[in-house]
Amino acid sequence: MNVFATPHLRNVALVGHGHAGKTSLAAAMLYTMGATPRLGRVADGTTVTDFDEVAVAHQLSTHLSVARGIWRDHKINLLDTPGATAFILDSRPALRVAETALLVIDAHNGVEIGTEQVRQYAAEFNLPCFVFINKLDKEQTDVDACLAGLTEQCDLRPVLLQLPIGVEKHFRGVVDVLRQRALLYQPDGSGTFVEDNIPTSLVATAAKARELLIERVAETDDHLLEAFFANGTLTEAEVLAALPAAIAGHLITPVFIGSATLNIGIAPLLDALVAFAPSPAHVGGWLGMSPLDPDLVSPRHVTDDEPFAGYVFKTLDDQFNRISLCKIVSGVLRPDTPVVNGGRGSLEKIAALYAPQGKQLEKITEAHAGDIVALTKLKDTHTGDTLCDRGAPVRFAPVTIPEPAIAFAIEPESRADEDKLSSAIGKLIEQDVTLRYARDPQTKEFILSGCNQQHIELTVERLQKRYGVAVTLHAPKVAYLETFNGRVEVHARHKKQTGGRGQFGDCTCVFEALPRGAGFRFVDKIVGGVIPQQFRPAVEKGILEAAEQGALAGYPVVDFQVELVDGAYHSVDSDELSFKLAGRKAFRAAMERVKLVLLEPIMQVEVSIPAEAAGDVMSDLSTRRGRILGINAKGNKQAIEAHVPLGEMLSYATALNSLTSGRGSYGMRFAHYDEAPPHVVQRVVAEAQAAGRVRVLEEV
Ligand SMILES: Nc1nc2c(ncn2[C@@H]2O[C@H](COP(=O)(O)OP(=O)(O)OP(=O)(O)O)[C@@H](O)[C@H]2O)c(=O)[nH]1
Ligand SMILES: [Mg+2]
Repeated sequence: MNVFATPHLRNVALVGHGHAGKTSLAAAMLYTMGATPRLGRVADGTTVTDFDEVAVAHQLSTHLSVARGIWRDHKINLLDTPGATAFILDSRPALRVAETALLVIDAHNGVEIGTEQVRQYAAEFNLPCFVFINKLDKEQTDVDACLAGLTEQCDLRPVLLQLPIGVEKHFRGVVDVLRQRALLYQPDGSGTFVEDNIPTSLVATAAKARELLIERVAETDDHLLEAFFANGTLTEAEVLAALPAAIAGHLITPVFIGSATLNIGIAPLLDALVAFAPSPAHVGGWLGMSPLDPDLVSPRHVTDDEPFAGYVFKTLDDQFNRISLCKIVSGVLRPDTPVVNGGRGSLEKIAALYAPQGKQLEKITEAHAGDIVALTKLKDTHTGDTLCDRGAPVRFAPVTIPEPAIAFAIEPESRADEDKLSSAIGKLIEQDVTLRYARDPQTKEFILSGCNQQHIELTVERLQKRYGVAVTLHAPKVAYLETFNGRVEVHARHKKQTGGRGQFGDCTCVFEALPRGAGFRFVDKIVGGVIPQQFRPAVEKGILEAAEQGALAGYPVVDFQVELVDGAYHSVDSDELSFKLAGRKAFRAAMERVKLVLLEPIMQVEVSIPAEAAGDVMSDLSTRRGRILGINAKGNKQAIEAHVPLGEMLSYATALNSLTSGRGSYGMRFAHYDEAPPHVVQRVVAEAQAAGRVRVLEEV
């Protein structure tokens, strides 16, 4: 039980905009598979995947969570992910380890900003998508608008495999388009249905949908297209046989419909995942790096025949145990498998392995390539690490997470809280890799950075609820960055003579601005040995350390290149420290001679509002220095898309509420950094000066 071979596994990440019904759908799927005795409900806090105390209190998922059930002799691992802007980044690791993205869409709202975002992530990890259009029981649903959104905004090729029977409160089942049968459900949430003829009113629509499905399948393959032209159609068997490859090849995105809370349309979705979704073996392999030489890459194939390697994609903490969720990329894992951490080199002991069911762990004897397991009590293994057989070490690149967009100062409420703060935050960061924590040595403030205000507020709530640490939040700080324009060559020398051995480091560097988002580049252009090889990285280190604190307002300096072109050394006095200090000096000298620039984070914002509020909302956005990108009608609402500086969006929730009498909603995500206008620069510089802030953040 619970041990399945690779072809009998399906790893499915439920992703989508906040509130679309992912957790409810996971609950309905688990109940339908018989994995829970009752249908879990978000409103009652009884779902398997929203177990966290903060998630239950706010009725939204705050981190990814894994549960599984068995369906037609296959084990389906469901990765439920958060959709709220504050937590949506946690869908990235889920998509990294899944082979299928199940996009969940609210039939009333259609494709939303979060849908587009997770769709992009799925594309980044090259995952095929299934779509579940949820909440068909709600008022004013529009399946066609959802399909148009999937095509236009998500660049998918959606094809309906089902049609709804009845609308709004009369929604009672689905048409199986291929088989041309109606599945009529009991309205009691039991998931019980009977098969019947298609209701007369839907016969023509259903026949057309079938034709379209067949046509779209035929277009995916030359042989099928020939058969289609020869016979005017394809057989049901031909379509069924062709769908897995068409889906895996991203040529078709199958669309299912239903209602998670009414438990309608779930069994056919599970059937389709077993029949059409790729097994982990289909992916082939993951690129693994040699732990000793990152340039040496070789694939690890998803098969039991290779040595064990697994990727730890999430760490959870249930107060007693640290739980590491691990995707087995290759090999078989058993409790006695001798394991090493591929990146850190530390030996780990697998005392036991478990199949995760939300927060419950069930012991299993072994797990095969492609499966997802929970491990406890790992000593030195963190999110993003690789575990592997000691005889065949390997390391997989961790999932990238963008830098936090917002920073708050947090103040412990008492001395006792201060004592517990660091260790509690350490545990939170272990579980949520999008958080950052640092101490500003100048102001002595504890700085907690994250995706947005809600992210920080709920983190603080968890700090209190789970770890008993009370803190007060202070005004949010926007994570500005600094850069400069132009190019400058500087010479810097660090020299100290204090009797005995001195210090000597000398370098000439060319500093040059790079395009936005390019980061930092160091180019070693030393010819001959004017600076010996072993000291050159020290120059880079010194520059990077100095760049942590820009000369304008103390924010980190980014997007520039340094060419190390010349230098000098002393055979006795030169050491690493001397060259590091020379590098620092060079950086400071360069900053005195270039034009400094402040960069502010710009957010991609989507505001959804009733049409009559559009004028007010748009003029408000332009006073916030927003650039409107587009306006689209979405059902009875207008969706405004805009780029707005984060610094102008800090109190937006309140403003939008009053502009729309509470009927507007918005989502935003980081888009890019842009040059801040002079009045913002003035304000930020004045604030930095007033705070006496030298913004070197020591990691604590
Ligand atoms: N009417 C109706 N409501 C639903 C349906 N599915 C979910 N809901 C409700 O929609 C709300 C959000 O559902 P969740 O399952 O928490 O949505 P989610 O996508 O997991 O949300 P996040 O985790 O915040 O991204 C809850 O109040 C659910 O009861 C449905 O099919 N019909
Ligand atoms: Mg959820």
